[in-house]
Amino acid sequence: MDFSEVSKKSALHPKPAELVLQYGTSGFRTKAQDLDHVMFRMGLLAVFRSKCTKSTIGIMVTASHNPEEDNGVKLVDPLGEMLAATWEEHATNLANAEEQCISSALENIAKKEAIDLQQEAFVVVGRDTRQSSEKLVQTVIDGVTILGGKYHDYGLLTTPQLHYMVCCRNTLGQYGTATEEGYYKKLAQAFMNLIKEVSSSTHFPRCLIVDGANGIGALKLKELQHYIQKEFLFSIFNDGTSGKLNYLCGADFVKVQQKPPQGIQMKPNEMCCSFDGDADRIVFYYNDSNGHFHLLDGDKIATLISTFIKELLIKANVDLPVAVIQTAYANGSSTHYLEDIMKVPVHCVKTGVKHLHHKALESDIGVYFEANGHGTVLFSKTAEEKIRSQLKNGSKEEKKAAAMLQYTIDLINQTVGDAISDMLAIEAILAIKGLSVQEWDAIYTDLPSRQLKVKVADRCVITTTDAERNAVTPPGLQVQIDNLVKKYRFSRAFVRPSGTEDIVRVYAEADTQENADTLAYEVSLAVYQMAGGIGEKPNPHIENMFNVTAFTKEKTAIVYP
Ligand code: NG1
Ligand code: ZN
Repeated sequence: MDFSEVSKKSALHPKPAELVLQYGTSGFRTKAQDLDHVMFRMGLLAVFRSKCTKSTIGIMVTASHNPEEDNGVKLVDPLGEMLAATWEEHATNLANAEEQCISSALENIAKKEAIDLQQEAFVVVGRDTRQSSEKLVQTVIDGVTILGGKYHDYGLLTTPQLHYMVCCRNTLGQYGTATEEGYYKKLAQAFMNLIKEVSSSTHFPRCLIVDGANGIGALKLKELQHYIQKEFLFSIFNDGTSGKLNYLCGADFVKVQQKPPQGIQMKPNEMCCSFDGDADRIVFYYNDSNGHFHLLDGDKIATLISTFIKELLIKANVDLPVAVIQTAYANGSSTHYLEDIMKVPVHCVKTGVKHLHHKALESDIGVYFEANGHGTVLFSKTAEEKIRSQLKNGSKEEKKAAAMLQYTIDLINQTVGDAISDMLAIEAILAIKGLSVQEWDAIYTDLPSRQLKVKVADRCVITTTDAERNAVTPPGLQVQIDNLVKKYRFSRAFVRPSGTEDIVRVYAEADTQENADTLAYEVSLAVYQMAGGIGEKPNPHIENMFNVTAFTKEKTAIVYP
Protein backbone atom coordinates (compact mmCIF):
# COMPACT_ATOMS: atom_id res chain seq x y z
CA MET A 1 0.00 0.00 0.00
CA ASP A 2 1.41 3.36 -0.96
CA PHE A 3 0.17 6.28 1.04
CA SER A 4 3.00 8.65 0.01
CA GLU A 5 0.58 11.24 -1.44
CA VAL A 6 -1.34 11.18 1.81
CA SER A 7 1.87 11.71 3.78
CA LYS A 8 2.80 14.70 1.61
CA LYS A 9 -0.59 16.29 2.05
CA SER A 10 -0.60 15.48 5.74
CA ALA A 11 2.52 17.60 6.18
CA LEU A 12 0.35 20.60 5.28
CA HIS A 13 -1.78 19.82 8.33
CA PRO A 14 0.91 19.35 10.98
CA LYS A 15 0.21 18.02 14.43
CA PRO A 16 1.18 20.41 17.25
CA ALA A 17 4.15 18.92 19.11
CA GLU A 18 3.25 16.77 22.11
CA LEU A 19 -0.48 17.21 21.65
CA VAL A 20 -2.27 14.00 22.58
CA LEU A 21 -6.03 13.78 22.11
CA GLN A 22 -8.52 11.04 22.72
CA TYR A 23 -11.67 10.15 20.80
CA GLY A 24 -13.99 10.65 23.78
CA THR A 25 -17.71 10.36 24.46
CA SER A 26 -18.42 12.70 21.57
CA GLY A 27 -15.37 12.53 19.33
CA PHE A 28 -12.40 14.91 19.60
CA ARG A 29 -12.83 18.23 21.32
CA THR A 30 -10.33 20.95 22.11
CA LYS A 31 -9.34 24.50 21.15
CA ALA A 32 -10.15 25.01 17.47
CA GLN A 33 -6.60 26.08 16.61
CA ASP A 34 -5.28 22.64 17.63
CA LEU A 35 -7.63 20.64 15.46
CA ASP A 36 -6.41 21.07 11.88
CA HIS A 37 -4.44 17.80 11.78
CA VAL A 38 -7.28 15.94 13.50
CA MET A 39 -9.78 17.10 10.86
CA PHE A 40 -7.52 15.96 8.02
CA ARG A 41 -6.98 12.59 9.64
CA MET A 42 -10.67 12.10 10.43
CA GLY A 43 -11.35 12.73 6.72
CA LEU A 44 -8.97 9.85 6.01
CA LEU A 45 -10.54 7.64 8.64
CA ALA A 46 -14.07 8.32 7.39
CA VAL A 47 -13.01 7.09 3.93
CA PHE A 48 -11.68 3.89 5.49
CA ARG A 49 -14.83 3.45 7.55
CA SER A 50 -16.94 4.00 4.45
CA LYS A 51 -14.95 1.43 2.47
CA CYS A 52 -15.16 -1.01 5.37
CA THR A 53 -18.93 -0.70 5.85
CA LYS A 54 -19.65 -0.13 2.13
CA SER A 55 -21.88 2.72 3.30
CA THR A 56 -22.03 6.48 3.57
CA ILE A 57 -20.30 7.82 6.69
CA GLY A 58 -20.95 11.20 8.35
CA ILE A 59 -18.54 13.73 9.81
CA MET A 60 -19.86 16.48 12.06
CA VAL A 61 -17.72 19.46 12.98
CA THR A 62 -18.95 20.91 16.28
CA ALA A 63 -18.07 21.31 19.95
CA SER A 64 -21.71 21.23 21.02
CA HIS A 65 -22.29 23.16 24.29
CA ASN A 66 -18.61 24.07 24.73
CA PRO A 67 -17.30 27.62 24.21
CA GLU A 68 -17.14 29.27 20.78
CA GLU A 69 -13.32 29.03 20.77
CA ASP A 70 -13.45 25.23 20.97
CA ASN A 71 -14.33 22.86 18.21
CA GLY A 72 -14.57 19.15 17.64
CA VAL A 73 -15.25 16.37 15.23
CA LYS A 74 -17.07 13.07 15.33
CA LEU A 75 -17.84 10.32 12.87
CA VAL A 76 -21.35 9.02 12.28
CA ASP A 77 -21.83 5.35 11.46
CA PRO A 78 -24.15 3.98 8.70
CA LEU A 79 -27.47 3.99 10.52
CA GLY A 80 -26.83 7.40 12.02
CA GLU A 81 -25.38 5.94 15.21
CA MET A 82 -22.13 6.82 16.98
CA LEU A 83 -18.87 5.41 15.61
CA ALA A 84 -18.27 1.76 16.59
CA ALA A 85 -16.13 1.46 19.73
CA THR A 86 -13.34 -0.50 17.97
CA TRP A 87 -12.93 2.38 15.52
CA GLU A 88 -12.65 4.93 18.32
CA GLU A 89 -9.28 3.35 19.01
CA HIS A 90 -8.25 3.73 15.36
CA ALA A 91 -9.36 7.36 15.51
CA THR A 92 -7.24 8.02 18.59
CA ASN A 93 -4.18 6.26 17.11
CA LEU A 94 -4.47 8.10 13.81
CA ALA A 95 -5.01 11.49 15.43
CA ASN A 96 -1.94 11.06 17.64
CA ALA A 97 0.41 9.48 15.05
CA GLU A 98 3.57 11.49 14.45
CA GLU A 99 3.87 12.97 10.97
CA GLN A 100 6.32 10.36 9.67
CA CYS A 101 4.08 7.55 10.92
CA ILE A 102 0.86 8.48 9.09
CA SER A 103 1.37 5.88 6.35
CA SER A 104 2.03 3.09 8.78
CA ALA A 105 -0.91 4.13 10.97
CA LEU A 106 -3.17 3.88 7.91
CA GLU A 107 -1.63 0.56 6.86
CA ASN A 108 -2.29 -0.83 10.34
CA ILE A 109 -5.96 0.10 10.23
CA ALA A 110 -6.37 -1.19 6.66
CA LYS A 111 -4.81 -4.49 7.67
CA LYS A 112 -6.70 -4.90 10.93
CA GLU A 113 -10.06 -4.16 9.32
CA ALA A 114 -9.25 -5.98 6.05
CA ILE A 115 -10.24 -2.92 4.07
CA ASP A 116 -10.64 -3.30 0.33
CA LEU A 117 -8.92 -0.13 -0.87
CA GLN A 118 -10.58 -0.41 -4.28
CA GLN A 119 -14.01 -0.07 -2.69
CA GLU A 120 -15.70 3.30 -3.28
CA ALA A 121 -16.15 5.68 -0.37
CA PHE A 122 -18.73 8.38 0.31
CA VAL A 123 -18.69 10.84 3.18
CA VAL A 124 -21.22 13.53 4.15
CA VAL A 125 -20.12 16.51 6.18
CA GLY A 126 -21.97 19.02 8.36
CA ARG A 127 -20.88 21.87 10.62
CA ASP A 128 -22.18 24.16 13.35
CA THR A 129 -22.03 27.98 13.34
CA ARG A 130 -18.62 28.35 15.03
CA GLN A 131 -16.28 30.72 13.21
CA SER A 132 -13.64 28.01 12.93
CA SER A 133 -15.98 25.35 11.53
CA GLU A 134 -15.94 26.31 7.85
CA LYS A 135 -12.17 26.11 7.52
CA LEU A 136 -12.02 22.89 9.52
CA VAL A 137 -14.56 21.32 7.15
CA GLN A 138 -12.27 22.19 4.23
CA THR A 139 -9.51 20.27 5.98
CA VAL A 140 -11.83 17.29 6.48
CA ILE A 141 -12.57 17.37 2.75
CA ASP A 142 -8.83 17.48 2.00
CA GLY A 143 -8.51 14.24 3.92
CA VAL A 144 -11.47 12.62 2.21
CA THR A 145 -10.38 13.50 -1.32
CA ILE A 146 -6.71 12.60 -1.00
CA LEU A 147 -7.82 9.01 -0.40
CA GLY A 148 -10.12 9.18 -3.42
CA GLY A 149 -13.32 9.44 -1.37
CA LYS A 150 -16.36 11.29 -2.70
CA TYR A 151 -18.28 13.65 -0.47
CA HIS A 152 -21.28 15.89 -0.04
CA ASP A 153 -20.89 18.98 2.11
CA TYR A 154 -24.25 19.87 3.69
CA GLY A 155 -22.83 23.10 5.11
CA LEU A 156 -24.61 24.29 8.25
CA LEU A 157 -26.56 21.51 10.00
CA THR A 158 -27.52 20.55 13.52
CA THR A 159 -25.76 17.41 14.73
CA PRO A 160 -28.98 15.35 14.67
CA GLN A 161 -29.74 16.55 11.15
CA LEU A 162 -26.44 15.09 9.98
CA HIS A 163 -27.20 11.80 11.74
CA TYR A 164 -30.58 11.81 9.99
CA MET A 165 -28.98 12.40 6.55
CA VAL A 166 -26.58 9.47 7.03
CA CYS A 167 -29.42 7.15 8.03
CA CYS A 168 -31.61 8.26 5.09
CA ARG A 169 -28.82 7.68 2.59
CA ASN A 170 -27.96 4.22 3.89
CA THR A 171 -31.58 3.06 4.06
CA LEU A 172 -32.15 4.31 0.50
CA GLY A 173 -34.70 6.84 1.63
CA GLN A 174 -36.68 4.45 3.83
CA TYR A 175 -35.97 6.55 6.91
CA GLY A 176 -36.68 9.79 5.03
CA THR A 177 -35.35 12.01 2.26
CA ALA A 178 -31.73 12.99 2.77
CA THR A 179 -32.26 16.73 2.41
CA GLU A 180 -33.03 19.48 4.87
CA GLU A 181 -36.44 19.85 3.30
CA GLY A 182 -36.99 16.11 3.74
CA TYR A 183 -36.12 16.46 7.43
CA TYR A 184 -38.48 19.40 8.05
CA LYS A 185 -41.31 17.81 6.08
CA LYS A 186 -41.00 14.50 7.93
CA LEU A 187 -41.08 16.13 11.36
CA ALA A 188 -43.76 18.69 10.48
CA GLN A 189 -46.03 16.04 8.98
CA ALA A 190 -45.64 13.69 11.93
CA PHE A 191 -46.33 16.54 14.37
CA MET A 192 -49.46 17.65 12.54
CA ASN A 193 -50.74 14.08 12.20
CA LEU A 194 -50.21 13.51 15.90
CA ILE A 195 -52.01 16.62 17.09
CA LYS A 196 -54.93 16.40 14.68
CA GLU A 197 -56.64 14.22 17.27
CA VAL A 198 -56.77 17.14 19.69
CA SER A 199 -60.27 18.48 19.39
CA SER A 200 -60.17 21.93 20.93
CA SER A 201 -58.86 24.63 18.63
CA THR A 202 -58.08 26.70 21.74
CA HIS A 203 -54.92 24.61 22.09
CA PHE A 204 -53.52 26.07 18.88
CA PRO A 205 -51.29 27.55 17.82
CA ARG A 206 -48.88 26.21 20.41
CA CYS A 207 -46.47 28.99 21.39
CA LEU A 208 -43.02 28.36 22.75
CA ILE A 209 -40.14 30.59 23.74
CA VAL A 210 -36.89 29.10 22.50
CA ASP A 211 -33.36 29.99 23.55
CA GLY A 212 -31.26 28.97 20.54
CA ALA A 213 -27.92 29.24 22.44
CA ASN A 214 -26.81 31.61 19.64
CA GLY A 215 -26.18 28.51 17.58
CA ILE A 216 -27.29 26.40 14.66
CA GLY A 217 -30.57 25.32 16.29
CA ALA A 218 -31.97 28.84 16.05
CA LEU A 219 -31.29 28.99 12.30
CA LYS A 220 -32.83 25.61 11.65
CA LEU A 221 -35.89 26.30 13.77
CA LYS A 222 -36.59 29.37 11.64
CA GLU A 223 -36.57 27.10 8.60
CA LEU A 224 -38.88 24.58 10.27
CA GLN A 225 -41.32 27.41 10.99
CA HIS A 226 -42.20 27.57 7.25
CA TYR A 227 -43.51 23.99 7.46
CA ILE A 228 -45.55 24.43 10.66
CA GLN A 229 -47.19 27.82 10.54
CA LYS A 230 -50.70 27.43 11.88
CA GLU A 231 -50.03 24.90 14.59
CA PHE A 232 -46.90 26.10 16.31
CA LEU A 233 -45.22 29.48 16.76
CA PHE A 234 -41.68 29.75 18.00
CA SER A 235 -40.36 32.95 19.58
CA ILE A 236 -36.66 32.50 19.10
CA PHE A 237 -34.22 34.33 21.36
CA ASN A 238 -30.43 34.06 21.32
CA ASP A 239 -30.58 33.39 17.60
CA GLY A 240 -26.93 34.27 16.98
CA THR A 241 -27.52 37.72 15.55
CA SER A 242 -25.82 39.43 18.47
CA GLY A 243 -24.82 37.15 21.37
CA LYS A 244 -22.00 34.65 21.66
CA LEU A 245 -22.48 30.91 21.20
CA ASN A 246 -23.37 29.08 24.46
CA TYR A 247 -22.39 32.14 26.49
CA LEU A 248 -24.75 32.63 29.47
CA CYS A 249 -27.37 30.73 27.49
CA GLY A 250 -28.15 27.32 26.04
CA ALA A 251 -29.25 24.02 27.58
CA ASP A 252 -26.01 23.31 29.43
CA PHE A 253 -25.95 26.74 31.08
CA VAL A 254 -29.58 26.44 32.18
CA LYS A 255 -29.19 22.87 33.45
CA VAL A 256 -25.94 23.37 35.35
CA GLN A 257 -26.69 26.84 36.72
CA GLN A 258 -30.36 26.03 37.36
CA LYS A 259 -31.47 29.44 36.18
CA PRO A 260 -32.84 31.03 32.99
CA PRO A 261 -30.48 32.06 30.23
CA GLN A 262 -29.72 35.68 29.54
CA GLY A 263 -31.29 37.23 26.49
CA ILE A 264 -34.85 35.87 26.75
CA GLN A 265 -38.03 37.48 27.98
CA MET A 266 -39.98 35.19 30.32
CA LYS A 267 -43.47 35.91 31.57
CA PRO A 268 -44.66 34.07 34.72
CA ASN A 269 -45.76 30.49 34.06
CA GLU A 270 -44.82 30.62 30.39
CA MET A 271 -43.03 27.56 29.04
CA CYS A 272 -39.57 28.14 27.56
CA CYS A 273 -36.86 25.83 26.30
CA SER A 274 -33.13 25.99 25.59
CA PHE A 275 -31.18 24.14 22.90
CA ASP A 276 -27.45 23.57 23.14
CA GLY A 277 -24.90 24.76 20.56
CA ASP A 278 -25.46 21.93 18.06
CA ALA A 279 -29.15 21.35 18.92
CA ASP A 280 -28.94 17.79 20.17
CA ARG A 281 -30.00 18.72 23.71
CA ILE A 282 -33.08 20.47 25.05
CA VAL A 283 -34.35 21.44 28.49
CA PHE A 284 -37.64 23.16 29.36
CA TYR A 285 -38.37 25.62 32.20
CA TYR A 286 -40.65 28.33 33.52
CA ASN A 287 -40.76 30.94 36.26
CA ASP A 288 -43.79 30.55 38.53
CA SER A 289 -45.92 33.43 39.77
CA ASN A 290 -43.53 33.90 42.71
CA GLY A 291 -40.60 34.24 40.35
CA HIS A 292 -39.24 30.79 41.25
CA PHE A 293 -37.44 29.00 38.48
CA HIS A 294 -38.56 25.45 37.57
CA LEU A 295 -36.43 23.23 35.35
CA LEU A 296 -37.84 20.31 33.36
CA ASP A 297 -34.77 18.40 32.28
CA GLY A 298 -34.03 15.16 30.43
CA ASP A 299 -35.47 13.10 33.30
CA LYS A 300 -38.81 14.92 33.12
CA ILE A 301 -38.80 14.55 29.33
CA ALA A 302 -38.12 10.80 29.58
CA THR A 303 -40.91 10.40 32.13
CA LEU A 304 -43.48 12.24 30.04
CA ILE A 305 -42.56 10.44 26.81
CA SER A 306 -42.47 6.98 28.38
CA THR A 307 -45.80 7.56 30.15
CA PHE A 308 -47.37 8.71 26.87
CA ILE A 309 -46.06 5.70 24.96
CA LYS A 310 -47.16 3.26 27.69
CA GLU A 311 -50.67 4.71 27.69
CA LEU A 312 -50.91 4.48 23.90
CA LEU A 313 -49.69 0.88 23.93
CA ILE A 314 -52.48 -0.03 26.35
CA LYS A 315 -55.08 1.77 24.23
CA ALA A 316 -53.76 0.14 21.06
CA ASN A 317 -53.75 -3.26 22.80
CA VAL A 318 -50.15 -3.83 21.78
CA ASP A 319 -47.99 -5.76 24.21
CA LEU A 320 -44.49 -4.29 24.15
CA PRO A 321 -42.07 -3.64 27.01
CA VAL A 322 -40.89 -0.06 27.56
CA ALA A 323 -37.62 0.58 29.40
CA VAL A 324 -35.99 3.85 30.42
CA ILE A 325 -32.22 4.25 30.36
CA GLN A 326 -30.60 6.85 32.59
CA THR A 327 -27.16 7.78 33.90
CA ALA A 328 -26.01 8.47 37.44
CA TYR A 329 -26.96 12.13 36.86
CA ALA A 330 -30.66 11.25 36.72
CA ASN A 331 -32.48 12.84 39.62
CA GLY A 332 -33.30 10.26 42.31
CA SER A 333 -36.95 11.31 42.24
CA SER A 334 -37.28 10.48 38.55
CA THR A 335 -35.88 6.99 39.05
CA HIS A 336 -38.17 6.48 42.03
CA TYR A 337 -41.22 7.68 40.07
CA LEU A 338 -40.47 5.55 37.02
CA GLU A 339 -39.70 2.36 38.94
CA ASP A 340 -42.16 2.53 41.80
CA ILE A 341 -45.12 4.46 40.41
CA MET A 342 -44.95 3.89 36.67
CA LYS A 343 -43.55 0.37 37.06
CA VAL A 344 -41.16 0.95 34.17
CA PRO A 345 -37.81 -0.84 34.35
CA VAL A 346 -34.95 1.66 34.63
CA HIS A 347 -31.34 0.92 33.72
CA CYS A 348 -28.40 3.06 34.78
CA VAL A 349 -25.39 3.19 32.45
CA LYS A 350 -22.18 5.19 32.12
CA THR A 351 -22.35 8.82 30.96
CA GLY A 352 -22.22 9.28 27.20
CA VAL A 353 -24.97 8.81 24.68
CA LYS A 354 -23.38 5.77 23.12
CA HIS A 355 -23.83 3.84 26.37
CA LEU A 356 -27.47 4.86 26.66
CA HIS A 357 -28.17 4.14 23.00
CA HIS A 358 -26.55 0.72 23.26
CA LYS A 359 -28.62 -0.24 26.30
CA ALA A 360 -31.83 1.13 24.78
CA LEU A 361 -31.36 -1.20 21.80
CA GLU A 362 -31.89 -4.15 24.16
CA SER A 363 -35.51 -3.20 24.77
CA ASP A 364 -38.39 -3.21 22.27
CA ILE A 365 -39.02 0.39 23.18
CA GLY A 366 -36.04 2.06 24.83
CA VAL A 367 -36.45 5.62 26.08
CA TYR A 368 -33.08 7.15 26.89
CA PHE A 369 -32.28 10.61 28.16
CA GLU A 370 -29.35 12.14 29.93
CA ALA A 371 -30.46 14.57 32.64
CA ASN A 372 -28.87 17.32 30.55
CA GLY A 373 -31.58 16.87 27.91
CA HIS A 374 -29.87 14.66 25.36
CA GLY A 375 -31.97 11.70 24.40
CA THR A 376 -34.43 9.92 22.17
CA VAL A 377 -36.58 6.80 21.87
CA LEU A 378 -35.61 3.64 20.01
CA PHE A 379 -38.26 1.32 18.58
CA SER A 380 -37.17 -2.20 17.60
CA LYS A 381 -38.24 -3.76 14.29
CA THR A 382 -40.61 -6.01 16.26
CA ALA A 383 -42.15 -2.97 17.93
CA GLU A 384 -42.67 -1.22 14.61
CA GLU A 385 -44.19 -4.34 13.06
CA LYS A 386 -46.57 -4.98 15.98
CA ILE A 387 -47.77 -1.37 15.86
CA ARG A 388 -48.21 -1.51 12.09
CA SER A 389 -50.14 -4.77 12.29
CA GLN A 390 -52.53 -3.27 14.85
CA LEU A 391 -53.08 -0.38 12.44
CA LYS A 392 -54.67 -2.95 10.14
CA ASN A 393 -56.24 -5.41 12.55
CA GLY A 394 -57.26 -3.47 15.65
CA SER A 395 -60.67 -2.14 16.63
CA LYS A 396 -61.46 1.48 15.76
CA GLU A 397 -60.07 2.78 19.06
CA GLU A 398 -57.05 0.47 18.87
CA LYS A 399 -56.31 1.61 15.33
CA LYS A 400 -56.41 5.24 16.43
CA ALA A 401 -53.91 4.63 19.24
CA ALA A 402 -51.69 2.56 16.90
CA ALA A 403 -51.74 5.43 14.39
CA MET A 404 -50.66 7.83 17.11
CA LEU A 405 -47.82 5.50 18.01
CA GLN A 406 -46.82 5.40 14.35
CA TYR A 407 -46.75 9.21 14.16
CA THR A 408 -44.71 9.28 17.36
CA ILE A 409 -42.17 6.96 15.73
CA ASP A 410 -42.00 9.31 12.72
CA LEU A 411 -41.68 12.38 14.93
CA ILE A 412 -38.79 11.04 16.97
CA ASN A 413 -35.31 11.13 15.52
CA GLN A 414 -34.24 7.60 16.31
CA THR A 415 -30.65 8.10 15.23
CA VAL A 416 -29.68 10.38 18.11
CA GLY A 417 -31.05 12.98 20.58
CA ASP A 418 -32.53 15.90 18.64
CA ALA A 419 -33.65 19.14 20.28
CA ILE A 420 -36.05 20.05 17.46
CA SER A 421 -37.67 16.62 17.29
CA ASP A 422 -37.84 16.31 21.10
CA MET A 423 -39.38 19.79 21.31
CA LEU A 424 -42.12 18.84 18.86
CA ALA A 425 -42.73 15.55 20.65
CA ILE A 426 -43.12 17.24 24.04
CA GLU A 427 -45.41 19.92 22.62
CA ALA A 428 -47.58 17.31 20.92
CA ILE A 429 -47.81 15.19 24.09
CA LEU A 430 -48.72 18.19 26.26
CA ALA A 431 -51.42 19.20 23.75
CA ILE A 432 -52.83 15.68 23.49
CA LYS A 433 -52.83 15.09 27.24
CA GLY A 434 -54.09 18.62 27.87
CA LEU A 435 -51.29 19.28 30.34
CA SER A 436 -49.82 22.65 31.21
CA VAL A 437 -46.10 22.91 31.90
CA GLN A 438 -46.95 23.23 35.61
CA GLU A 439 -48.97 20.01 35.53
CA TRP A 440 -46.14 18.24 33.74
CA ASP A 441 -43.71 19.58 36.34
CA ALA A 442 -45.91 18.38 39.19
CA ILE A 443 -45.79 14.72 38.09
CA TYR A 444 -42.91 14.36 40.54
CA THR A 445 -40.71 16.80 42.46
CA ASP A 446 -37.00 16.79 41.78
CA LEU A 447 -34.63 16.31 44.67
CA PRO A 448 -32.48 19.45 44.95
CA SER A 449 -29.12 18.78 43.29
CA ARG A 450 -25.83 20.45 42.51
CA GLN A 451 -23.14 19.77 39.92
CA LEU A 452 -19.61 21.15 40.35
CA LYS A 453 -16.23 20.87 38.64
CA VAL A 454 -12.87 20.30 40.32
CA LYS A 455 -9.49 20.83 38.63
CA VAL A 456 -6.92 18.12 39.30
CA ALA A 457 -3.44 17.47 37.87
CA ASP A 458 -4.50 14.21 36.24
CA ARG A 459 -8.19 13.34 36.15
CA CYS A 460 -7.37 9.72 35.25
CA VAL A 461 -6.42 9.09 38.89
CA ILE A 462 -10.17 8.76 39.42
CA THR A 463 -11.55 5.47 38.21
CA THR A 464 -15.11 4.34 38.82
CA THR A 465 -17.39 1.34 38.78
CA ASP A 466 -21.14 0.61 39.02
CA ALA A 467 -22.13 2.96 36.17
CA GLU A 468 -19.78 5.61 37.63
CA ARG A 469 -21.58 5.71 40.97
CA ASN A 470 -18.58 4.41 42.94
CA ALA A 471 -15.00 5.64 42.86
CA VAL A 472 -12.48 2.78 42.91
CA THR A 473 -9.41 5.04 42.97
CA PRO A 474 -7.83 7.02 44.54
CA PRO A 475 -8.03 4.70 47.54
CA GLY A 476 -10.18 6.00 50.36
CA LEU A 477 -12.09 8.58 48.31
CA GLN A 478 -15.30 6.56 48.11
CA VAL A 479 -15.27 5.90 51.88
CA GLN A 480 -14.94 9.63 52.38
CA ILE A 481 -17.85 10.31 50.00
CA ASP A 482 -19.98 7.68 51.75
CA ASN A 483 -19.33 9.33 55.11
CA LEU A 484 -20.29 12.75 53.79
CA VAL A 485 -23.45 11.41 52.15
CA LYS A 486 -24.56 9.87 55.47
CA LYS A 487 -24.85 13.34 56.99
CA TYR A 488 -27.89 14.28 54.86
CA ARG A 489 -31.36 12.91 54.13
CA PHE A 490 -32.30 11.51 50.69
CA SER A 491 -28.70 12.13 49.72
CA ARG A 492 -26.42 10.75 47.07
CA ALA A 493 -23.13 11.90 45.58
CA PHE A 494 -20.60 10.64 43.07
CA VAL A 495 -17.52 11.84 41.20
CA ARG A 496 -16.16 10.97 37.77
CA PRO A 497 -13.56 12.30 35.35
CA SER A 498 -15.21 14.25 32.53
CA GLY A 499 -14.84 12.74 29.07
CA THR A 500 -14.99 16.11 27.33
CA GLU A 501 -13.23 18.54 29.68
CA ASP A 502 -10.03 18.33 31.71
CA ILE A 503 -11.84 18.31 35.05
CA VAL A 504 -13.51 16.02 37.57
CA ARG A 505 -17.30 16.35 37.84
CA VAL A 506 -19.00 16.22 41.23
CA TYR A 507 -22.72 15.54 41.62
CA ALA A 508 -24.74 15.68 44.82
CA GLU A 509 -28.40 15.62 45.74
CA ALA A 510 -30.14 15.90 49.10
CA ASP A 511 -33.39 16.88 50.79
CA THR A 512 -32.81 20.65 50.53
CA GLN A 513 -30.89 22.83 48.10
CA GLU A 514 -28.67 24.00 50.92
CA ASN A 515 -27.76 20.44 51.83
CA ALA A 516 -27.17 19.47 48.18
CA ASP A 517 -24.89 22.50 47.81
CA THR A 518 -22.99 21.76 51.02
CA LEU A 519 -22.62 18.09 50.14
CA ALA A 520 -21.34 18.98 46.63
CA TYR A 521 -18.85 21.38 48.19
CA GLU A 522 -17.66 18.81 50.75
CA VAL A 523 -17.23 16.13 48.11
CA SER A 524 -15.36 18.62 45.88
CA LEU A 525 -12.99 19.33 48.73
CA ALA A 526 -12.41 15.60 49.25
CA VAL A 527 -11.60 15.25 45.53
CA TYR A 528 -9.29 18.26 45.67
CA GLN A 529 -7.42 16.85 48.66
CA MET A 530 -7.30 13.18 47.66
CA ALA A 531 -7.07 13.30 43.87
CA GLY A 532 -4.38 15.94 43.33
CA GLY A 533 -6.40 19.15 43.09
CA ILE A 534 -4.74 22.13 41.41
CA GLY A 535 -5.48 25.84 41.38
CA GLU A 536 -7.99 27.42 43.70
CA LYS A 537 -9.45 25.25 46.45
CA PRO A 538 -13.20 24.51 46.22
CA ASN A 539 -15.18 27.35 47.73
CA PRO A 540 -18.07 26.87 50.18
CA HIS A 541 -19.90 29.70 48.44
CA ILE A 542 -21.33 27.90 45.44
CA GLU A 543 -21.82 31.12 43.49
CA ASN A 544 -18.04 31.64 43.59
CA MET A 545 -17.48 28.19 42.15
CA PHE A 546 -19.57 29.16 39.15
CA ASN A 547 -17.97 32.57 38.93
CA VAL A 548 -21.38 34.21 38.85
CA THR A 549 -22.94 36.66 41.27
CA ALA A 550 -26.64 35.85 41.38
CA PHE A 551 -27.82 32.63 42.92
CA THR A 552 -31.25 31.73 44.19
CA LYS A 553 -32.27 28.98 46.53
CA GLU A 554 -35.57 27.92 45.15
CA LYS A 555 -35.97 24.33 46.19
CA THR A 556 -37.56 23.05 49.36
CA ALA A 557 -37.51 19.72 51.11
CA ILE A 558 -39.02 16.79 49.25
CA VAL A 559 -41.62 14.37 50.53
CA TYR A 560 -42.09 11.13 48.65
CA PRO A 561 -45.67 10.08 48.01
P1 NG1 B 1 -18.65 14.65 30.29
O1 NG1 B 1 -17.78 15.83 30.03
O2 NG1 B 1 -17.99 13.30 30.09
O3 NG1 B 1 -19.35 14.76 31.61
C1 NG1 B 1 -20.67 15.72 28.90
C2 NG1 B 1 -22.02 15.39 29.48
C3 NG1 B 1 -22.49 14.07 28.88
C4 NG1 B 1 -22.50 14.10 27.36
C5 NG1 B 1 -21.16 14.62 26.84
C6 NG1 B 1 -21.15 14.84 25.35
C7 NG1 B 1 -22.88 15.83 31.72
C8 NG1 B 1 -22.70 15.63 33.16
N1 NG1 B 1 -21.96 15.25 30.92
O4 NG1 B 1 -19.79 14.65 29.18
O5 NG1 B 1 -23.74 13.76 29.40
O6 NG1 B 1 -23.58 14.87 26.90
O7 NG1 B 1 -20.77 15.84 27.49
O8 NG1 B 1 -21.51 16.10 24.95
O9 NG1 B 1 -23.83 16.49 31.31
ZN1 ZN C 1 -24.75 19.00 21.79
